[in-house]
Amino acid sequence: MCGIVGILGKHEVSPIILDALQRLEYRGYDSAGIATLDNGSIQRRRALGKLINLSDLLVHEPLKGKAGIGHTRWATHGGPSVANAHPHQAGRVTVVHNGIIENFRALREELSANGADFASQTDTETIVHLASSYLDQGMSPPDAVQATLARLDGAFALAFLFEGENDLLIAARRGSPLVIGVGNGEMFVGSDAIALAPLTDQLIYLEEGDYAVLTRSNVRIHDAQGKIVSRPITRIAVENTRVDKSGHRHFMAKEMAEQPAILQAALGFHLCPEGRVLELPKAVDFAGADRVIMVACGTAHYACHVAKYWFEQIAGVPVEIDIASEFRYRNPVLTRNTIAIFVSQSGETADTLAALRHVKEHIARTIAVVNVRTSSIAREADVALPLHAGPEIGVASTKAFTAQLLVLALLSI
Ligand code: HGA
Repeated sequence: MCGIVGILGKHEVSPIILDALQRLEYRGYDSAGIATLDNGSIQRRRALGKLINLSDLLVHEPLKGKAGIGHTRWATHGGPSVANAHPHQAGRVTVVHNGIIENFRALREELSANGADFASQTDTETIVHLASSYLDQGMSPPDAVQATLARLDGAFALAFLFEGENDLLIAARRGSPLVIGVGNGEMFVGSDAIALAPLTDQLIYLEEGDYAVLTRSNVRIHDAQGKIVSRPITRIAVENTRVDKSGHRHFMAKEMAEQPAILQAALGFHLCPEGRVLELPKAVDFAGADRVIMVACGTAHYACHVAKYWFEQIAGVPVEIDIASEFRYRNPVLTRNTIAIFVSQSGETADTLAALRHVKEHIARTIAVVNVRTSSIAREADVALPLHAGPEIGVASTKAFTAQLLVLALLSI
């Protein structure tokens, strides 16, 4: 994961971006960077290691400007280094990226053959060179972004700034999470609602393939075909975005201590008020199901292995478990009598989401067991069962894992 943020603001943005990056640091911490636009020109600061190093650098070399983008990195292509840290820049274009551009090698060869000079080993840098080449052909920034996105295979959440454009930020997503925050004369983009929590509670969730052209006063969203579309504004509850250590030494300790309260809250949500009857959404109907498939990655995959015992012993339903990254490549046999359960803390796990999309046409019902209710997996499954665990910042899952077990136990009962 990486964390991205972008702001078209009214005030100096670099401290605000730094603050938002702090809330995203759980998504990556091998390097970090910020670029701002000041009087039409872009300046960057990037530092290796944790965010504190970028913060120190900014004390000595501050950044001016009321528009900017920031990034906290978990390297996938090109090791951790200042040169590989985001934002990346070419010509008039600067970008931050979360995801992987799978065809970057072919794009890099093509762009290099046309004279592009690469300064990093990242897949991301191909994006800025592509967009810059389209600007050089006379396209406007939104057209250049649309043309660029059409050339990319893989996953991305992106925020673009353009030199000479003080009131323009373009954001795009395919396969990685991205949310737009609507402010009062300000616009924000971030990897999650937590990043934007103190800035605005009005959020727009982009759909798969969307890109958004933002000014301080306007949001224009296009779908993957370039058609202008409307996406609803969601008001987010503050308690779902509060992130602090509450006196604990680190988030993992805090999240372990939260487990009893979380399990109680989840039971309260899923049981009827008298506490004796399960109140699952009506759409969860196992009648006629001849088997259950559970698909997940990492810790959530372990939760499925525990839940398999419960489904087989309590519900008498045969269960198959798949690691999401393998699932769609083995051509699983799917029938209308199969129910598939997708388990993910974030609800954005790329392989789990891809597996969900793969099965949707073929099976009876898809159920998401997720912590983030606004996530892609929650939105795309037929039924979403929330964990009620609150934000999990610790990289090793604790409370989300026990909450997954609780919800799966309730479902098997
Ligand atoms: N591929 C980019 C972005 C990294 C990322 O999103 N990690 O999860 C890079 O390596 O910089």
